[in-house]
Amino acid sequence: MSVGQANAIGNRSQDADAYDVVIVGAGFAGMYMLHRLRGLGLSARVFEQGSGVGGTWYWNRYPGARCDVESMQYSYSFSEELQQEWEWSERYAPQPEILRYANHVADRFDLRSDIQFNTRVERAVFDERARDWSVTVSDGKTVRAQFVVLATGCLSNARTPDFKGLSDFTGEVYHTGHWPHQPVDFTGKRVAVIGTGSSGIQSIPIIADQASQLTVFQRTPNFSVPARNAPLSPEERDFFRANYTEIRRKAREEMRNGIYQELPEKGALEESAADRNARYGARWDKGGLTFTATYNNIALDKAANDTAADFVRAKIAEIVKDSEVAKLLQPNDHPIGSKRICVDTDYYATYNRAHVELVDVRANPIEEILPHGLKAGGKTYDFDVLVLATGFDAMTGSVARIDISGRSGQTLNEKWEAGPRTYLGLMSEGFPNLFVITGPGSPSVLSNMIVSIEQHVEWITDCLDYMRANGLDCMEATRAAEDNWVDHVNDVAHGTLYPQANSWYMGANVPGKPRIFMPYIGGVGVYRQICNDVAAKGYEGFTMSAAAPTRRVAASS
Ligand code: NA7
Repeated sequence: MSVGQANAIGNRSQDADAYDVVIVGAGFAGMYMLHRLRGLGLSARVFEQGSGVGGTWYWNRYPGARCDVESMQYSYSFSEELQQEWEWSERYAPQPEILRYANHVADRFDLRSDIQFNTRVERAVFDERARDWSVTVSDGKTVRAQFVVLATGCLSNARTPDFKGLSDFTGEVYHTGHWPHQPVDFTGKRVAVIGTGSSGIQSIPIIADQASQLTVFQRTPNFSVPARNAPLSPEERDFFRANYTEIRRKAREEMRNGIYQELPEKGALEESAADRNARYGARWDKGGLTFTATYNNIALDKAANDTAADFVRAKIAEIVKDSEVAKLLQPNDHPIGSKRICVDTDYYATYNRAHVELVDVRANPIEEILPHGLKAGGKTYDFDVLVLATGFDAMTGSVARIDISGRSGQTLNEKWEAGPRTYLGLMSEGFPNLFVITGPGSPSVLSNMIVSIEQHVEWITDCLDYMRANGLDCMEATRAAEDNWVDHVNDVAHGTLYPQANSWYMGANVPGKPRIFMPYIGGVGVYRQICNDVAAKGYEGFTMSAAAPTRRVAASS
């Protein structure tokens, strides 16, 4: 057997601890990747640090955790049987139900036998001679893989700020992104929540229901719209089930964010103030993320954006009885939607409850955590339980925790020191045969994640199939294609209002993290077309090769 044949895709045997593909993470991306690789007949091993599947939905178990994309759309579309049989109970599925769904998928497609749980991938080193990766996991074992797929998720690396004295706190401490598997009972307890992003906004009303006292420490207020969550009626479910083919197609091809919805035909300033308020009012009453799609220029034109932001600020003033508290809750430092808008149930009204207090830690920064509370702006606050809703090292955090070395020993962290660089969000030059799913440079967090996950997994699957058919075994993004793509991602972002916010999209929530707008904002439909065109042109912008002596096969293909 020649070197080339030995290296051909599909020749790895798991018995020898060698796989065609190692997948990092068993969330929605990792599970589907495994399923598709099996369909190609390739050997694959998934390493997952948690004890179960579900990724983000495995870790984020805080009270009130729900997806902000409606459940009939936040679900896989690859299996007609699956989408017809699964019975979502509510408009926005709660976390336990999404986790049950993830487990159902793992069982239904018999995925668990190829997933090793409780195992972190610590290191991946590319061997230029063997043209494959050696992957070291937390149990000390090293396996070889021709390809590595990072299905590590965008919001799975919970971030705890470096608060002075945190380890001295004598009460219970929880992070929303790393919540215990057993429910936490706040009944009769004095609770503090630090952080008012989506996780804080979802959990605060529920914690307030139980706690005897709730103090919320807010640094920056966020825009939030009502979810209007409700049980799904059989008619609503049936509508989706009967029309899934067209709904999914539209979500993939025609929507910017991968969510099937009514598209606005006009800009906000094309209507009178009265008509605009009526239209915003209708979207507010309907609830959900599509509030920012009331007009087609809210993300583009500051004056248009202001009309939407003013509407929400007025709603906050209407709901919150204490005008000082309402003022504190009104966001004024970023355009609406330039940080992910939150979707809540009774968030603002919670501040009308007598036992709930809002503390502005922008004006009065947290100085230190004390054994029985914290000190901010010279004042001491006492509590029994501290909930950190302080977010994630988003998009790159989980990748950065793995020590990845590519060609010439360069590490991915070195290469991404000034910000992530990828071609199409899928690969980074210098790191052959390493794919990222929903990575920086792709629509990822600006979209319905499952739509983007399916698109990436299917593109990678087709790509591996193509390589195998053509006797190729090694693939890498070119520097030129990557540079062009990074410039394009940047240009598109700067044509919008998004970079004006200090958001986690920009890495602004992590001290020292480079400020680069990470996701691709051109829209999932446009992006999909670009990826398809690249593939149709023989994977333009990537080099593909075969180990000698089968190089002739590649050259003649
Ligand atoms: P986010 O949206 O990053 O929110 C984190 C919150 O924690 C935010 O309000 C931060 O204020 C606050 N924070 C972080 N560090 C501190 C310190 N040191 N002091 C005070 N306050 C702090 O994370 P989430 O988990 O809520 O949501 C992430 C995504 O998950 C969300 O967008 C949805 O897509 C789902 P800041 O704004 O930095 O002033």
